[in-house]
Amino acid sequence: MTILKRKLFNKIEQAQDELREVLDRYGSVKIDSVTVAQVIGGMRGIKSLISDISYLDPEEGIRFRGLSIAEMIAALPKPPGQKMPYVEGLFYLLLMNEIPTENDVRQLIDEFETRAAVPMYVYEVLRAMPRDTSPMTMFATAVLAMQRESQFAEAYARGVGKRDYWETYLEDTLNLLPKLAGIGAYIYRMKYKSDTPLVRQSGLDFGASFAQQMGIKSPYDEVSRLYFCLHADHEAGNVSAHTTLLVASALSDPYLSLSAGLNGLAGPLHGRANQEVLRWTEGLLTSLGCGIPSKEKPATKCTLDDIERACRDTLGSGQVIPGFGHAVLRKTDPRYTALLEFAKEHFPDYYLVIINEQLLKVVPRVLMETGKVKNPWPNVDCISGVIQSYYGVTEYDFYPVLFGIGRAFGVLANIMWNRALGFPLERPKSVTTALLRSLAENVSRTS
Ligand code: CMX
Repeated sequence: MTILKRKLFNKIEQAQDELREVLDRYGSVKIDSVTVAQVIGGMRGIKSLISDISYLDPEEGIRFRGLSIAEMIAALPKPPGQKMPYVEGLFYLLLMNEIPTENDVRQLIDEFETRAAVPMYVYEVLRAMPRDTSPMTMFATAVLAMQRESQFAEAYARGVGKRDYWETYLEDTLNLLPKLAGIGAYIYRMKYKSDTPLVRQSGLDFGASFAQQMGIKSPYDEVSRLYFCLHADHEAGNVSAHTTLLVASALSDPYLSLSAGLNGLAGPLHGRANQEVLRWTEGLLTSLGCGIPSKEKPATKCTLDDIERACRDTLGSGQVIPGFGHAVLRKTDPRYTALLEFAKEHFPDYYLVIINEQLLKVVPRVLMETGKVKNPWPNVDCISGVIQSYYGVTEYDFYPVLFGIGRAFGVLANIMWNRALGFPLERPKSVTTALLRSLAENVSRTS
């Protein structure tokens, strides 16, 4: 890690200079004025966070350190004969802002290997929880339980100076990430596979190691690489990233911060939407009398009219249609497109792929007709569970854990950089409704 750390230190010094220069030169320049609707409406569109890890363009979708999904997949090193990049390679890109060589990735895989063993007490904590606890609660708890390992917390207690925070944030990050595959797979096999956890084999990259510990054969290693890379980051304002960044701004260590972010990810409007999509789709098939196909019983096709009626019922009962819409994107999520392409290449006839395509013909139109939905197009969660389901991971409530494993790579790289750049405690100002009204009245009168 010494080479990586030295390189990172040089990059940090350059980035600090750049940020200082922007602040000195433009500190008093106004970018946007905030409207009352933005204050009331969940702060949509207010430019008030910086992240160089990734950027989400409303029309184009995510760019990781400037690379679109297709460019990222093409540029990063891959295991021999495979099409999906190493997750470690994506992490290197996010952290270092440069495309890693094969050798850089190999070193990171080796480094992860030395840090992948999950402490025994984490398993004991998980086993002590009632078995019907949600997997995401277990996952966030396991991360939180490891907080006692934090090198940052220890260094802070020793009186480490501000300039050096990033170093122990990096150490905590490098200790945390490799364990997430083992923890996620352990939760899965403990809960759903008759408590038969599998011992981690050495010498595997993150995606392959996760597949091995889940007990699922190839191409699930490729699925895992693609899945974790695509979910790693979606700029800084979404609930999981922002929560992680916010909590870390109080100098809570990476364990505390990531665990908090995972709790945000667990919400049905965010990372749990992947689980909701499958629950809702199967509910829809059952309610329409189409049933869930099995080997013995082939799918009965639902008509588009049936599906449309079911969508209207969902909206009519005050629920959202999961897997559609986005707070920033205004087009189909390119992460959805990448996953759909994978599904169509590997299992185009799977009933959930077919129903997914049927939904695409109906849902956007129905959502548009409400007159209020800003983006009626599918997001990543619309399809991600379909792929998991095909490879046998049919327990929907596990899907947010998969999202969480991927998301950890982006947010942990991000909080390391936030400490390196000395970003302060986040503390936006709230106002009372009465004050907001009077401020708005004053502005309206004077203009
Ligand atoms: N189904 C029904 N109504 C929807 C909708 C959907 N898929 N998407 C948006 N709306 C509604 C909103 O609930 C809101 O209604 P109210 O004015 O009555 O409150 C209105 O349309 C306007 O919303 P918006 O500005 O278009 O979208 P928001 O930024 O408020 O919300 C999101 C974005 C993702 C929460 C919303 O589209 C949604 O609930 N989608 C379904 C859940 C989902 O798939 N979440 C995953 C998103 C990706 C991720 O983070 O993982």
